[in-house]
Amino acid sequence: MPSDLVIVYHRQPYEEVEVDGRIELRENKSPNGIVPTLKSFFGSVEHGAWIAWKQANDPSSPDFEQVIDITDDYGSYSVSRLPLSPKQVREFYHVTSKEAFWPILHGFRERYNYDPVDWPNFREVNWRFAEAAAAEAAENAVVWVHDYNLWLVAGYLRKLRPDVRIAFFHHTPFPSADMFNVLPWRKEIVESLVQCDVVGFHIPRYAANFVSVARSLLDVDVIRREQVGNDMIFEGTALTERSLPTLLRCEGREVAVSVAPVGVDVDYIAQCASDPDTLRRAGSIRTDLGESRLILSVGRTDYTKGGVEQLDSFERVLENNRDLHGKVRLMHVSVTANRNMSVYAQIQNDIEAAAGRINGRFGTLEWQPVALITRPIPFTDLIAYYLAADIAWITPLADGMNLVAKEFVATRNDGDGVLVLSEFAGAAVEMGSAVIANPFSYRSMDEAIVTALGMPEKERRQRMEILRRAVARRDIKAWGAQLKDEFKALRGYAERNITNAA
Ligand code: GDG
Repeated sequence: MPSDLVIVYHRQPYEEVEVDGRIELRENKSPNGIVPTLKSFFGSVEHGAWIAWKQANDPSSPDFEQVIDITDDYGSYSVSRLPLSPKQVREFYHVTSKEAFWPILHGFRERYNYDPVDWPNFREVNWRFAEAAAAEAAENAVVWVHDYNLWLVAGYLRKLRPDVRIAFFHHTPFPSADMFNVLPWRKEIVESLVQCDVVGFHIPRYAANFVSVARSLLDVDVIRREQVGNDMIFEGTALTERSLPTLLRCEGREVAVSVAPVGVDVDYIAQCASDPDTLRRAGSIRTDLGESRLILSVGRTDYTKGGVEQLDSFERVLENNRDLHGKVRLMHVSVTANRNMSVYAQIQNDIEAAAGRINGRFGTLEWQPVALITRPIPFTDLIAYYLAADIAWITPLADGMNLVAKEFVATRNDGDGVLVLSEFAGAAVEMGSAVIANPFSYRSMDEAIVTALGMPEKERRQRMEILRRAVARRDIKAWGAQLKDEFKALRGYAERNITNAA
C-alpha cells in the first residue's frame, strides 16, 4: 500500500530479540528516544513506511522478509529492510560514515580518514535506500530522511520521484565550509541536499554553516533571512547565532532551511522520576554515598564526547583541592557503541587508563574517586542516578544536541542539582543557565566543576528552574508538532518546485 509518509532512518524501528531460535520484534525498551517519536508520526497518516538496513550474509537471498507490515499503537506501517552484506555495512557505516564524515562533522580534521573510503559502495547503498523509498511513497508523499549516512538519498530520490516532498534532518553538528570542504565528495553531497524541500538542523549555527557550505560550492540566493528567537541566544556562548537564512533558491528550486532542536519526553521522564521504585532506588544510592557528593557523567564512548578530557580535569581538580578528597565521587558512564572500530577501542582504553590512574593516585580502601561504568544502564536506573546526583557533568568537545543534559534537567522535579555543560553541545544554546564550560580550556573545565561543587542552594534552584522551563518548552512533543507543521508548509515549496521544473 502506498505511504503518505516514508521515514528513511538507518536503524529499524524496533528491537529484534531471539526467543527459542526465532526472531521476535519488540518495542524499544524505553519510550524515551528518537525512534518512538518518529513512529508517532505514523498516527497522523493513513499508511506509513520505514526504510532501514539489515545485515544479510547473502544480500541476494536474505534469510528474512524484506518488507513486513506492522500495525501497533503507533499506526499501520510497513518496514523495508534493505539486505546489506557485512562488508557493505562496514564500508558504508563504519568506514565512510564514521571514519570520514563523523570527524569532519564534529570538527576533528586530524581524525579524518579518507583512504579506505569506498565511495561507489556508499553511492550504491544510498541508491538502494532511495529506490526503496520511491517504491513505498504515495504520490506527493513526504519522505523524511535522517542523518549524514544517507546524504545522497535526497538527490537520487528526486530523480526517481520528482513529485515527492523531501525533508532531511541532521542529528549531528554541521561544520563551516573550511571544515566541511575537506570532504572530496562535498559538491556531490550538497547537490543532493539542495534537492530537498527542507533541510533541518538542531540549532541555527549548523543551519547557517550549511548555507555557507552550499554557497561555497553552488550558486545559491538567500531569499529569506530570520532573526533567531531570544530563547536560543545566550550571550557569549560559542554556538549562539543571531540570524540565519531560512529560504534559499538554488538550481531553480526553493529549499527551506529549518531549525528544530530535538527534545526529550519530559512527561515520561517526570513520571519515571516520581515513581516510588525510582525514588527508593535514588534514596539508596544517596545512602550508599554517605557524605560524598556525586558527579555524574553519561555518554557514548566517542572522542567527540570528551570523556578523556573530563577525567583529566577531574584529576587536576583533585590534585589542586585536597579538601575534596573523600568527599566527592565521579560516576563516569561511557558505553561503547562500536567495539569493533579501532578508534572507539582506543578511546575506551584511554578512558579506562585515566580512571585507573586517578583511583590509583588518590583512592583509598574506603574511597574510590571514579566509578567507571562501560555497560549500558537500564533507563529507569539512569533516572535514579540523575535524581541522586549533585551535578551532571556533560562536556562534549562537539555534539549535535546532547540529550543527556536535557534528561538530567527533566528528571529534577525536586528543583535541585547543577548542570555543567559544554558550550560546544548544541543544547547549550537553549540551556545557558547551566554552568557553561569550554572543554578546550583546562581553567574553564576545572573552574566549572569547582563552581558547581560550591554553588549555594538558592542559586542551584534558580538556575534549575530556568533550565526546566527551557527543556519543557522544547520537549519531544514540541519537536514533533513543529515538524508536522513544517511538513504541511512543504506543500507550498514543493508545488512551486514542481511547477518550476515542468
Ligand atoms: C546523536 C547526536 C543528538 C546513554 N548511556 C546510557 C543511555 N544513554 C542514552 C541517553 C540518551 C542517549 O543515550 C544519548 O543521546 P545523546 O543526544 O546524548 O547522544 P548521541 O547518542 O550521540 O546522539 C546527539 C542525538 O543524536 C539526537 O539527535 O543529541 O548530539 O550525537 O538518551 O539517555 N541510556 C541507557 N543506559 C545508558 O547507559 N538506558
